[in-house]
Order: sequence, then structure tokens, then C-alpha cells
Amino acid sequence: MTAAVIALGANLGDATSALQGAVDALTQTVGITVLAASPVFETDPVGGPDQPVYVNAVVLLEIELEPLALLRRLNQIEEEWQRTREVRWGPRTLDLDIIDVAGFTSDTEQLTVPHPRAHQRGFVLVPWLAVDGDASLGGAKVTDLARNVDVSGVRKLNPELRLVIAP
Ligand code: A4P
Ligand code: MG
Repeated sequence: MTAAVIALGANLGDATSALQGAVDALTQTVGITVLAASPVFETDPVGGPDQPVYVNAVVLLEIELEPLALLRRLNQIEEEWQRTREVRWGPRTLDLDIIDVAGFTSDTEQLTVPHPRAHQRGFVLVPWLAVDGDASLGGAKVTDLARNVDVSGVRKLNPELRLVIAP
């Protein structure tokens, strides 16, 4: 069993349903156990064209799959939500990124782990800390990383929305 951290994001269509749908799909995948999910955050878009606000969350997994098999499964779930890729950092119905996999690194275009931009993105670090206050990334504490990042555009939904992990 290997620990893995996944970031979820969406800003088109019924974005919160897409995040919940992704958690449901992960829960139903052989070789994946969803251990915990952060609350859902509303976040101002970073980069890309003028686009709607996002919802973002982070889930903690235990995987018995190879990281590339996990990536393929994430891409499949994105496709189930009609994910298209037109503009870099553009709006999307569902984005599932592998942030970190315990004991694993990869530096290819197909799969870069740890995720090369996670350490500078409030929309990843803040939800991650909300589900794991002791998290670390590439040898740094996520609390320390978050101190050096502008997190003003990251807001918890009110009332708080938690993704449900079905048994
Ligand atoms: N790929 C390589 N490494 C990974 C990885 N660790 N996890 C490859 C997932 N995929 C990885 O992915 C393009 C290719 O990256 C895939 O084919 C895969 O093999 P993509 O989902 O089309 O691209 P992306 O997610 O748009 O790219 P990128 O550069 O990872 O995006 P970022 O940096 O995550 O930015 N603002 C807010 N507020 N919230 C957001 O969620 N997201 C982005 C995307 C921009 N601004 C945002 C948000
Ligand atoms: Mg992505």
C-alpha cells in the first residue's frame, strides 16, 4: 500500500458535483482506497484566460496501483466528466492531478511527481493542510510552503461542504 495525494479542481458546469463524482469513482476503483477528503474551497483562478472561479479539494489515497495506472484512471474519470483540453490552464469540468506519491518521483512530460507547481499553489496547499496538517512535499512542510504563497484567493465554502466518502 502506497500513500498518494490528489488535487481536484473544476470551474465549468456543476463543479461541486464533479468533485463528488470523482471521489465516488475513485472509491469504486479496485486498487484505490480513499482515506480522507478536504472540505471544498472556492478559489480565484490562477493563470490562463479570464475564467470562472474554481472549486478545489484534496483527497488522500492508499493505492495498490502503479502511479501510471493511477494517472490513466484519473484521465478516464476526467473524460467521464467531458473534460476537454483547449487552452493551457483554461476552464475545465474536472481536473485531477497527482500531487505526490510516497517514495516515488517521476520527471517525464506524461507524469511529473511531485507535481511541479503544487508548492506554489494556494488552491492545492490550503485544502491539503485542511485534510493533513502534517503534510510534507519534497522534504518541505506544507505549512511552511503555504506561508510563502498568496492564499487570499482561497476561501472555504460557507456553509462548509465536505466530499462524502461512501463506504
Ligand atoms: N501530467 C504530468 N504530471 C502529472 C501529474 N502529476 N498529475 C500530464 C496529472 N497529470 C500529469 O494535463 C496535461 C498532462 O499532464 C496530462 O496528459 C498528464 O499526462 P492536463 O490536466 O490537461 O493539464 P492541466 O492540469 O491544465 O495542466 P497543469 O499544468 O498541471 O495545470 P495546473 O498547473 O494544475 O493548473 N486556478 C484555480 N483557482 N484552481 C485550479 O484548480 N488549475 C489550473 C491548472 C490553473 N489555475 C487554477 C487551477
Ligand atoms: Mg491536470
